[in-house]
Amino acid sequence: TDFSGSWRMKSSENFEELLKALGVNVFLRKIAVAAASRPSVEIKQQGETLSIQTSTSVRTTHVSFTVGQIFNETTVDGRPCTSFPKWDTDRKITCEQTLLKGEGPQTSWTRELNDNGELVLTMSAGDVICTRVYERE
Ligand code: RET
Ligand code: NA
Repeated sequence: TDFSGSWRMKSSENFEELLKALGVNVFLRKIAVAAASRPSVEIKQQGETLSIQTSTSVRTTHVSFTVGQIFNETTVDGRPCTSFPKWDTDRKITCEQTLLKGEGPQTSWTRELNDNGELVLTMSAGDVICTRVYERE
């Protein structure tokens, strides 16, 4: 599986509900939702090591990790966490997150290359699941 490439989002479900579940207030939520409607995602993969840059007008994140190894990132609402990415299938990575400080719903993400060559990202907080589908640029 090679996730490498430049990806353009074609659909997004439940992103605002996800932020709500994380306790982001309505004012910041509206700003985040507007910005996150036009993300640009760049992935570089070498073997089991991925580097993912997700850019929006108000927030850009960059993570680099090796599947099977714990790394540091932030939750989608910006709280520092440790993350443990694992292969779920040979085309899907599932990553459980643990907050460094404080309380909050259990969060995780998955990234999968589907049969249509699309990248499917899910982000969860408690029982709320946001699904975002990307196609190659
Ligand atoms: C926070 C809360 C504080 C104010 C703003 C936010 C913006 C978040 C954004 C997230 C985008 C995420 C994407 C994820 C994966 O595809 C941190 C929620 C403005 C814009 C694109
Ligand atoms: Na996204």
